[in-house]
Amino acid sequence: MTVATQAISASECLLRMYDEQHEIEDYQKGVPRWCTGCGDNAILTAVQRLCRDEGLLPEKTVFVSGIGCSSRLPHYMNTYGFHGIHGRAFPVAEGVKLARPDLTVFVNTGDGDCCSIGAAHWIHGIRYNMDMTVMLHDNQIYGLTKKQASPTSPIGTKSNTTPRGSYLEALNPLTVTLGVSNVSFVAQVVDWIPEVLYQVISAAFHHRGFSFVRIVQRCPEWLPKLMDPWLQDPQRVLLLHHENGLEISPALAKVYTRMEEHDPANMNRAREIASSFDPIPVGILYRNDEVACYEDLRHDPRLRTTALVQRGIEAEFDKFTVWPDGARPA
Ligand SMILES: Cc1ncc(C[n+]2csc(CCOP(=O)(O)OP(=O)(O)O)c2C)c(N)n1
Ligand code: SF4
Ligand SMILES: [Mg+2]
Repeated sequence: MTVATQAISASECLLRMYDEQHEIEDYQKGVPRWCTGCGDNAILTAVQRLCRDEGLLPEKTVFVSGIGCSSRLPHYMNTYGFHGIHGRAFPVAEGVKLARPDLTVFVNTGDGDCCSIGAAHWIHGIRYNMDMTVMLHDNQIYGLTKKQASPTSPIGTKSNTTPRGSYLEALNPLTVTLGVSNVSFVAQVVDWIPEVLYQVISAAFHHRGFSFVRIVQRCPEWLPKLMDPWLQDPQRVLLLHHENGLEISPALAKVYTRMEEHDPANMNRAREIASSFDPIPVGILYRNDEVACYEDLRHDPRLRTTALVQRGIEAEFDKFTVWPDGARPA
């Protein structure tokens, strides 16, 4: 048996290598309009690093968002992107993934976008468990519309809609996500520890399914001091580590000495840990690699034979066919 090999010139080989090798600049686009010190900048940097390290093809990568400061992220990625409608990032991302399972899909959503107007889509997104990396930029306020209380605002938050302080206990996005059937990946991270931010987003990316990462993101414009107590005292951060979770570097362990070994397969402990905000748990709370993805269930090869696809396309064309009198098929 002879094996056919295709000779290519040295220059063509170099060009191909150049095409396949991406630098961080290849993923950057425009100048972010976020305020100085906004945690969204740290998230963008982590995401661009991840794309570079994973060698993601820009033409095969899509960032989907709703509306909000956080939802501007797709504008700064030199990939495909969809800056959608407020609260509707999930259905758009699900449509993309269902039609094109070969694409890598990221979702960037805010606490208002996801937990308020988009809450129904969020719940069903978890249940459908489609393969996408979801980043909840949780600054605990509506940022873009200039300081209204959101569902995750701590009780007593003074805002333009709650001038005397908000009345309700905050909704906890981690315990909510952990409570939905088919949940497969839940993690929490803070914007001011870049090493962990990167590691957690990377773990979420590598998990196949709906990987939900709540990122505690600072909004220095509207809640400038909110996270200061946690920022200034490393003892108020609880690092979760495990062989199936985060690896803690010696440098990190020197600063953040409060740690817990947590097996992400342990749902009961994950729920307990998720209930705390002080100390704030950081790391992977839960992961289950066995939950089926909706796109796999729908793309059963028995339902997508060439003959069936061809019949479907012909039926679509037939809708627009102008038939001579009496020739229209029954
Ligand atoms: C249907 C609809 N309702 C309301 C708005 C106004 N609106 C735009 S962004 C936003 C809240 C954004 O808050 P969040 O999702 O937390 O994002 P952030 O700006 O904090 O990143 C609201 C209420 C809108 N654009 N569309
Ligand atoms: S208002 Fe807040 S969330 Fe929006 S860009 Fe400024 S700091 Fe960031
Ligand atoms: Mg917000």
